[in-house]
Amino acid sequence: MNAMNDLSAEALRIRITQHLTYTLGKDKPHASLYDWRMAVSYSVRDLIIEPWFAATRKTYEAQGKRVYYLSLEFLIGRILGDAMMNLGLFETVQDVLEGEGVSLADVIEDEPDAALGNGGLGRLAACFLESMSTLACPAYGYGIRYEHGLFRQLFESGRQVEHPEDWLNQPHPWEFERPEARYTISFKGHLDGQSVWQPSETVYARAYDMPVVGWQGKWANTLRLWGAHPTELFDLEQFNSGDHTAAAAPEALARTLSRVLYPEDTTDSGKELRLKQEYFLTSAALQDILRRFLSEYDDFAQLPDKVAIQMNDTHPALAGPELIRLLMDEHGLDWNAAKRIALGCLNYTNHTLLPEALETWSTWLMGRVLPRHMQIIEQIDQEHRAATKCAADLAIVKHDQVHMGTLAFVMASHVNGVSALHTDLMKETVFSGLHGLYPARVLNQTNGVTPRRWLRLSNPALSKVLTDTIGAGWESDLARLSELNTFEDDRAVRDAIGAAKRHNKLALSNWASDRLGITLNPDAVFDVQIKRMHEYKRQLLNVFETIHRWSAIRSNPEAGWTPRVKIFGGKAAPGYFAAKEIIRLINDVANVVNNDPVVGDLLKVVYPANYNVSMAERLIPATDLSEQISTAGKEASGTGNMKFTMNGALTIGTLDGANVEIREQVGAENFFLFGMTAAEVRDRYLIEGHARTAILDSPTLQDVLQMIVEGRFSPEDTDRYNGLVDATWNHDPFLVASDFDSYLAVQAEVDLAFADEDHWNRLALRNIAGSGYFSSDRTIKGYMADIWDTRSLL
Ligand code: BZD
Repeated sequence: MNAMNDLSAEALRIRITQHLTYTLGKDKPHASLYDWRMAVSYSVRDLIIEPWFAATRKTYEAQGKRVYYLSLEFLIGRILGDAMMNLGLFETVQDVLEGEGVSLADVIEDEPDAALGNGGLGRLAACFLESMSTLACPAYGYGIRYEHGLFRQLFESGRQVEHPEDWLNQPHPWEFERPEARYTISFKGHLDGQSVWQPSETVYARAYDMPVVGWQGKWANTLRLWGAHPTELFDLEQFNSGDHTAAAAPEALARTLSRVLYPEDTTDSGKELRLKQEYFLTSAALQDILRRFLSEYDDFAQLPDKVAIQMNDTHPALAGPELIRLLMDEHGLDWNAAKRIALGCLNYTNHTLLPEALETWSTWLMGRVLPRHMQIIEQIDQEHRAATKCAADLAIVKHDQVHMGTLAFVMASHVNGVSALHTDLMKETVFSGLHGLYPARVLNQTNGVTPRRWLRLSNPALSKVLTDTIGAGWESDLARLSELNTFEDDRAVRDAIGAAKRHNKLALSNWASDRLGITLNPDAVFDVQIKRMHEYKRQLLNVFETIHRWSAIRSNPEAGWTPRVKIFGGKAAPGYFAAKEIIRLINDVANVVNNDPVVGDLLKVVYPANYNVSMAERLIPATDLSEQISTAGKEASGTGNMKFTMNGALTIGTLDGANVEIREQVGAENFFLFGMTAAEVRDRYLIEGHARTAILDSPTLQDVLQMIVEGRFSPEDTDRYNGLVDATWNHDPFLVASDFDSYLAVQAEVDLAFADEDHWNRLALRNIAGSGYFSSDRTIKGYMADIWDTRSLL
């Protein structure tokens, strides 16, 4: 299949032993699990070096255009298993370790998740990197090497508590530190004369590179993460005078820049440190891009032919002004040339239309932290307003705020949404004015996910069924999954799909019993909602349904219920009170339901703490029902929804984000649709008292809310959820009440469908067969053709 497969187990055993001995300094009998993991990681990493170098050489030779993906977040997860699989080394490593009496599964589990992201946006960036390598699209990911990734979530008495995450506590075997790749990043100070920036603070950005290998090891790109280091180590004079703390201040100040990932995923937190992080990444990346360009070419007019820069949301939107600044102030271009070139290189992806997530910075802060950039932004704005004669509302700077979405839009060649519906809504709502001014700019690229990690690696049981049925090669040509449709009437194939699912459900049950001490009934519908905790995602709707189900089972336990296991996973931003209330309610409900002898096996509620990429890999293959129940118009795309579909789960969902396209691809009859459409949602908001009306129309929902206010789930504190219930009656900003009855009715259809096992397996088959469109390979091909104008070098 590929060169790596030729590596014999014996040759690999020698490599691993050598690393154990010479890199880790350990004798086999004393090697810990950690030592083994490091030795295996180094040995696997060694095998990526060759394709990595070859890719760089080829790109130089071809004078190829490079893609630069700028993102404040890369939610990578574990690396070892993914690298082994892409290199075709899984079985070989397994054989070697078995011979040494070491479990490969334990070695893989020992690796901490690289959680340098919050949710979908960060995970999308990681899937894109893998697809760009698979497709031999020359590319760099640029991000920040946070010392502490997303916090570790614990539950204390049902409440979320955040603990610092510490993935870099141990050496990181996948990175190469590049002390020579270092740039000065400046802040604050003043402008001399017209526009000569005299900064008063500087830090160094130092590069740390990780190779990202594609399917079958044919190509590897680089993820370059920047760490902040002081330009001045410490103040020797102060140190000598005995003030050791003050002496270390410059170092401490610099380090804070790359210390932590901001855990907010939907609010514009407006902190100075965040602005500095955004600029730190952007400036380091652009300086690096220009240095690389100048090592090959000397005319900046060529930059747009050689460089495509993708801004992952507005977080790196300073790329516009920064590129102009570098071209003018450092390289002597004039304004018009600099601006034209910058515009030719830059593109912007929007990931949300929620007003609270649209980034703005006060002109005061921007002017203080980045005075030269504030000046450039004003100039861009002036020209934008003059050229378009637009309404004041469409300015970049208004009411003393810099609107980063507008800045990104104005400075981009292409602006894309992440699903068909989201792109339409961009054009109709938040960006309608700008779309009118720049009508050719907005286009759609529906998200995708990498089938290597999300199917082949995480679901070996189903992968085998697929290969046995349609033959090898679907991993890099996922559209081929549609060939499964011809086997729909083949009972053996349906059974095999069902058996793979059952195998995964049993594995999950074992994990739940070890880790959570709870026994799950493998005959139940495994009903899963895993994603960030947010009101618009409506975990509350799911809990309300759970409460109703519990109460209905209690009143008639013999009614022939289809058993359910409700699984939740997700973190709330630490300051997001309403989301944290919902977490607590889920845990309180779980406590009551799981200890109720009347319901027994008919209903269980499970909420394992600290949901992350690795937990997703465990849960998704074992899922029967995927909950994608956001208020229509609010979820830009979703990507978990795609992973579930690929793994043969059926979706219960609204017509939101990419659900719309999933339903089209798998067929409406294989999708459990409920709820209002985006247009109906818009109308519903206009009705005063919409929630109260909906609740008064729904005796079931009244009962649910009544049980909560009575303290049935918080007997020791009966007032605990008064606020939540009151808000549901009187505000209900995401229309939980208005969609409740529709959701309930469709959940009943799920129960019926699941009761016929063979029928369900048929539906699952159709979902898998329809999921080929959601490979991130398809998405990246779209970006390459429509946005980057770049080609594969294989
Ligand atoms: O981006 C998510 C959207 O909510 C999903 O619908 C979509 O599928 C994915 C990928 O396109 N958005 C985010 O994840 N946003 C953030 O994480 C974020 C982070 C920091 C600040 C603001 C938003």
